[in-house]
Amino acid sequence: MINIIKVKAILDFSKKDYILYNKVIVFDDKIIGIMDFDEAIKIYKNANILDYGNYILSPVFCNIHSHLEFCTSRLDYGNFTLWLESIIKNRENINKEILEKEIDKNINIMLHSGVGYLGEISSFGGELEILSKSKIKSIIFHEILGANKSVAQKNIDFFCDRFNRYSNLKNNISLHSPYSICDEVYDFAINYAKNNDLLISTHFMESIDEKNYLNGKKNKFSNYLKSFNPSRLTRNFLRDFYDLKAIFTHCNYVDDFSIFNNNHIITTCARSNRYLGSKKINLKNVLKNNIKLSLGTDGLSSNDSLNFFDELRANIILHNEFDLEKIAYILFKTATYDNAHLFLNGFNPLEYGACADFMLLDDFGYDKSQILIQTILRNKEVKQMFLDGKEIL
Ligand code: MCF
Ligand code: FE
Repeated sequence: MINIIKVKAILDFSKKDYILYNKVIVFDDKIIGIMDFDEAIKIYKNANILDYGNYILSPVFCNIHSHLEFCTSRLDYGNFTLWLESIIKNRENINKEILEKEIDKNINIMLHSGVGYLGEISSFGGELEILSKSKIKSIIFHEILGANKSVAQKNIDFFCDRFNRYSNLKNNISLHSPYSICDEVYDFAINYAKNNDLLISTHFMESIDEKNYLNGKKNKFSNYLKSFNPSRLTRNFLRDFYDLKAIFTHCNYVDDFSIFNNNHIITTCARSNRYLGSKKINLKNVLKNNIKLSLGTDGLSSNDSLNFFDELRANIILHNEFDLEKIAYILFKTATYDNAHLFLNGFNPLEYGACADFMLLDDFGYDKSQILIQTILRNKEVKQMFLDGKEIL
């Protein structure tokens, strides 16, 4: 069935002039084209016409970093070491039934706030079945960690056991962080990513405690990690990432972004960083170095909601080094356009042949220069979302 959707405006970030007026989108499960209504009905005479004439159409949001398995955790905030101690203490006593209900509820919260694409860090595999049945399109980063040589093989086996359990998911890998791994785990993860052509996600330079620890300083963090008897990494953490497609989450304590290259994406999780006591990422330096950027909520383990509009608003407030119009543009384009190809088999959103994935947003009657600002500031939920050409809300 071919559809023609009429809307007030289309946000198409492939164009410098990204707000299109008086255009419709023609689609089935894929995008067929963006054109004038008169042209569309001439070519597609029997098309189904959808009238969303009062709404703005945009590609869906991509939340590239979440931890749904920690939805029920209520942890200590304000200081990274304090938080880490609390998450490790709480890891064991998670009630499976309550957790699954919360995961379901939070996927819904994400979908209703416009998240069609999700990058999920999976620590134990507790969310996989739900995601394999969900309408949200996800990439799974199966996590591996292990600070001590003696646990490496056991953790590798556990990882392998989870990795292929759901073949309909986009299975990829997460190497947790520089402070929670040893050489054996590092080599395994790097080789696994290389040999299977995977995306690899990692937490990097999140806190000042991590940075000081990696520089050999003794602090509360190093003292806490001692209890795991870590076999310190002898490789420079970035050494083997050079030609891997990699996502580095946080990077708050990176000063020189030229250590990254074109294969790399940086994710920022604004609220999580604030809540765990870290400084914000240096966005101006990220952009100056032309490093690809993405946005994540992190989990409820370090956030207060997975509503993506809440996350965008927090970013707007935190990144007061930009004027409002500029940061709204950066955030909106980053969240809807720049990383969508990861979920669209290389297509860009709204282009011919891409999956017909988009959302409809309330229009508050503002003119061009205000649309992105007001859309971020005034929305709590989207009006509707289409994935593969179908209404899903
Ligand atoms: O991104 C935040 C903070 N940094 C690191 N890890 C996590 C975050 N939220 C959840 N985690 C998980 C992580 O995936 O906490 C566990 C891992 O399973 C910590 S164990 C060192
Ligand atoms: Fe995280």
